[in-house]
Amino acid sequence: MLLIGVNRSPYTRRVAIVLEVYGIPYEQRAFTGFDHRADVRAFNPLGRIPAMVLENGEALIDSGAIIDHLDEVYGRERALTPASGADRRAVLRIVAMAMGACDKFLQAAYERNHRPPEKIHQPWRDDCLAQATTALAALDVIARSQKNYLILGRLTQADVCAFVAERLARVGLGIDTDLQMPSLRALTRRLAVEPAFRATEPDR
Ligand SMILES: N[C@@H](CCC(=O)N[C@@H](CS)C(=O)NCC(=O)O)C(=O)O
Repeated sequence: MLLIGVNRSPYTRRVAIVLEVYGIPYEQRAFTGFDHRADVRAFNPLGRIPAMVLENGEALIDSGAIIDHLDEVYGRERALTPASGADRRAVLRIVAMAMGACDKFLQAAYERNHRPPEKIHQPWRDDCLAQATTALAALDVIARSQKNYLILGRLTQADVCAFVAERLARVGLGIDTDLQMPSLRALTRRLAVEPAFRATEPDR
C-alpha cells in the first residue's frame, strides 16, 4: 500500500490515521499538491493529495473514497464509520461538517497564499472562515457533553475528522481553538496521545 501525500494535509492525515488504526502496513511519499504537481498527477490526474495505490496497482483518489475502501476491506465490524443505520448517519454528519470546514479553511488559506496581495478579497476570506469556524463551534458543543470521544462512546471517523479540522484551524490558520472551541480542543489533546495520532504527527 502506498499513500501519496503529506500529513500536514488534513485529508492525507485522516487516511494515515485510519491505516494506523487498522494496522495496515504502508509506505508514504511526502508529496504536496502544489510543490509536486507532476508527481501527484501521476497518481491523481486532478493533482490533489491524498491518493493511495493498492497492491494490485490500482490508484484510489479522494480521502473519503480511500477510507471507504479501507473500511470495507479492513474495518469490517470495527470500522471507524459504522456500516449502516442511525450510527452511520450520525458519524457521516460530523464527518461532513469537519471535512467541509477543512474545505472552507483551505479556500481561505488559498485566497491568502495564491493571490497577489492587491487581489485578495478579504470579505470572501472572512465568509469562508466564518463558515468553517461555525462548523467547528457546533462540534465543540457535541464534544462538551461527551467523555472521551465525540459520539458512540468509541473512536469513530467523526473523531478523526474533528481532529484534523481542529489542527488545520489552529496550526494552519492561527485560530485560538483553546479559547474558541475548548471542548473540541480538549478532545484533540486526548486523541493526540493515542498511537495512531502520534504516529502520523507531521514535522510541521
Ligand atoms: N476532497 C479531497 C480534497 C483533497 C485536497 O484538497 N487536497 C489538497 C491538500 S490539503 C490539495 O491537494 N490541494 C492542491 C490543489 O487543490 O490543487 C479529499 O478529501 O481528498
